[in-house]
Amino acid sequence: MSLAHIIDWRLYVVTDAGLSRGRSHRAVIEAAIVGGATVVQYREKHASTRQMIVEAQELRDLTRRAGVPLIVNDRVDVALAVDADGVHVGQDDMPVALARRLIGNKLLGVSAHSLSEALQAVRDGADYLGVGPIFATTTKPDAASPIGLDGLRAIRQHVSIPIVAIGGINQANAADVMRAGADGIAVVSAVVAADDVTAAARQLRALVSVAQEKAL
Ligand code: TZP
Ligand code: MG
Repeated sequence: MSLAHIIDWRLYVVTDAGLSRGRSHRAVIEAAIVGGATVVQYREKHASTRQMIVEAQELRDLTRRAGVPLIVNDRVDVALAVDADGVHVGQDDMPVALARRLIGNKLLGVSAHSLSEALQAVRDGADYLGVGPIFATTTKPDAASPIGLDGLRAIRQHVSIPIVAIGGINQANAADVMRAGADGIAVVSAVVAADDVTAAARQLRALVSVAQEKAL
């Protein structure tokens, strides 16, 4: 069993500067952690490397104080520079086996939107999967077509590493996603774009926790 199996994946909150309504990543993530975020991913598509290091370090400081794992999207170098807990790569990012060589035993997450991608990621050494998009979303313009709850179930049946489901997940469908076999929900807009980030996180955390307890 890897470290990934002892992590609480229930509410995985992903940053997005464009959706944060002028609030800093630090402010949004502090509020999300108060509401019960269990994992944080620093995802930044537009900043310079220098700015990314500054922001990731701020998140590193506060996630460490809170005891919440920090994962950096796409960028192995930034993850190593701030001693994040892990890296998350997509199908067009650094190959999984190569990322593994560079990060040692840090957590390695891989995006998969089909069973074949999921199985390949497991073979290549992923610790957990980000599966999606489950539902339609405007947050990631280049996202593949939604795989739905059936797509998630199909992957769950064949994969034993932790799965966080992503894409269009909110208060209305979070429980369904958990019942389809996810270990957690990964959300961007439902938390970072909320009026009250803490309240949104708290509500999602309660929904996923209840759904998970019922499933056990
Ligand atoms: N990968 C697949 S869908 C997605 C990412 C990063 C965006 C999810 O954003 P939201 O706002 O939770 O739908
Ligand atoms: Mg990526």
